[in-house]
Amino acid sequence: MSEALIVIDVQNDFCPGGALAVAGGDEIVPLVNQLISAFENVVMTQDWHPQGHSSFASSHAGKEAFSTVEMPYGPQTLWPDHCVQGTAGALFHRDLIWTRANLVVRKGFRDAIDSYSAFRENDHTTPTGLAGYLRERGISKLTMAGLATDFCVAYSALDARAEGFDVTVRLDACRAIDLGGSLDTMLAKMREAGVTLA
Ligand code: VGL
Ligand code: ZN
Repeated sequence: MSEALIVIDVQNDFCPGGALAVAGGDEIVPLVNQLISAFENVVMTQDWHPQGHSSFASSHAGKEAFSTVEMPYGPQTLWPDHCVQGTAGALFHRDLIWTRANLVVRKGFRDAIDSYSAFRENDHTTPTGLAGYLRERGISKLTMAGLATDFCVAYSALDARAEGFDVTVRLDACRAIDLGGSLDTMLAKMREAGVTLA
């Protein structure tokens, strides 16, 4: 059985000092680097939004960051502007060994749809192509690490299970946003879906 490590969104804007900083986001880099060195197949995701993206609170008059709006595809949390294409905040953390990635999946690049998951955008329909890439390469077992546990990591893990992959999330190599209990909610959903939490 062939395996891959999926490194989710280890980008400056999700680290302390960034636009959507996750507490301790930078602390995971040494451990993520150890994992990267131990895996032959490494895929990374990069949150990659156009300016004025529909997931930004600044694109919705009168709305504050971390509130929720109804999109055609369902409820969407609004975020501070982050990971804008081509900005320093969208770059991988400088200490991350990103050169070992075989593939970088950019997501959230469509104005009208956010994408937490590495597999499917937030309409739960539009595929990123990652499942096909992994299957074509005969990879069936995935290990995930990165930011944030309760958003992009969890959505990626759940979609990967739905696509039939064997999934382990290395919680020690993740950090959470934890918005209104989202961490406990998403940990329960991952357990229920058969994700191994390590
Ligand atoms: C993420 C919120 C918005 C994440 C990305 O990487 O978890 N969270 N965009
Ligand atoms: Zn984003």
